[in-house]
Amino acid sequence: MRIDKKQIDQHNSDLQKAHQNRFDFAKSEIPHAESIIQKLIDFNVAIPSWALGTGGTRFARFSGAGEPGTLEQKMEDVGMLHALNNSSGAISLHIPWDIPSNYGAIKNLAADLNLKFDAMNSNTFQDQKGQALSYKFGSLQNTNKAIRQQAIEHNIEVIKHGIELGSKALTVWLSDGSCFPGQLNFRKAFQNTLEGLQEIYAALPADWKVFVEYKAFEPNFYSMTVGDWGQSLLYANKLGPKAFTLVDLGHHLPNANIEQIVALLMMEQKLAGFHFNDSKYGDDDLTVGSIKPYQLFLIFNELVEGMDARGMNHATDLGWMIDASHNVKDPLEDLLQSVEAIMISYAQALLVDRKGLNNAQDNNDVVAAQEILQNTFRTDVRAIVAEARLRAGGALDPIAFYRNNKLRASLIKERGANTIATGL
Ligand SMILES: [Mn+2]
Repeated sequence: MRIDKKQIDQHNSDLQKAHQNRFDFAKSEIPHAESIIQKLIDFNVAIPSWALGTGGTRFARFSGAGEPGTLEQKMEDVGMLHALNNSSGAISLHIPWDIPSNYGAIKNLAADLNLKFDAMNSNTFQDQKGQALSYKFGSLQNTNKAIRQQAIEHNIEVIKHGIELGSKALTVWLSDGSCFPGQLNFRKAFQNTLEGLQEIYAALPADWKVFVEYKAFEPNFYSMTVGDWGQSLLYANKLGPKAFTLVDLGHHLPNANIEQIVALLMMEQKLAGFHFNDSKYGDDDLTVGSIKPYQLFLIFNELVEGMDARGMNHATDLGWMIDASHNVKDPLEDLLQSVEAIMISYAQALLVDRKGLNNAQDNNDVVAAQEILQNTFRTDVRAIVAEARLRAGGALDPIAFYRNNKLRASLIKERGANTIATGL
């Protein structure tokens, strides 16, 4: 389903007057608003193909309706988000859930929807139908060489699909680990995993990257073989210059200082990018910014500071992606909220008085440092973010547009009420 540009224009003209008042006030408070707007227009966050359907917990999954049942429909959903917010211009595919039957047709559809292919994701955390060997006791760490080989070959197949589509990165998240003391020899598990990653690394084209994603616990609860940023960084350093550490916000132990992790990974030039989500307890995969918006701002504050210190391009030098699950919301509304939260935090980070903060830090003026960060966090930048969307051809209020134009009802009409997104 496509959105008629005329409908967006109508929506924007209905909201224009109220928006202009808010934008004029924001501009009076934020002197360099124009430079922030251009950065916001350039900034895009990739949408994972598995976030377009209703997720579930280990207890139940309550299906939504009108979910995308094919890769083409998933792309159309992301295309719709991008048409509304102009900030979701990439999709991240998961193999084997999204194996294209016709690369050319899929690439044409992507071009038509103005979408790029973000990092490709492999899957060795579950057994597929007809798979020869089981990953019950791990994939790349497995004590059985034939199982390790099967996992290596799967990752190389994922790279091949990505090459066909024009992707430039492979994300490897391993569920490998152990549930009980004594189950695993930690050193051997690490070395097996490293050897497997080395073979996968060798299959990367010259202009590709591999992102090594870590996670503290789940599905294994005693040890994870890529359990934290230290372990991921060990692998990335041993692999070489095309390997980086991927930070998923929900993959830390409670209260971890993620902004410090980010700052140090950037210092080492080993930060791959992000899987954005939010959490109260663990890998909750909740809407970005819904629980800890101040933490999200502090992370972006470090990102902007670190990227500027290295002269990096904010929009393209790191991988930006959402990795969330939606159990009680319409997935598309949830994703619009997530992207909005990211844009707000990014805009606020661009607004930080960097010179003032550096002075406060140099002079150990703790109060001034806190004042600078919290004054910025409490500045309302929503009209700036909306103005960026407006200028790029998006909707002033994407969720209102989605609801007023009954887009979910149209999707249900088109796809039916009982569709289930593949892979979920
Ligand atoms: Mn993730």
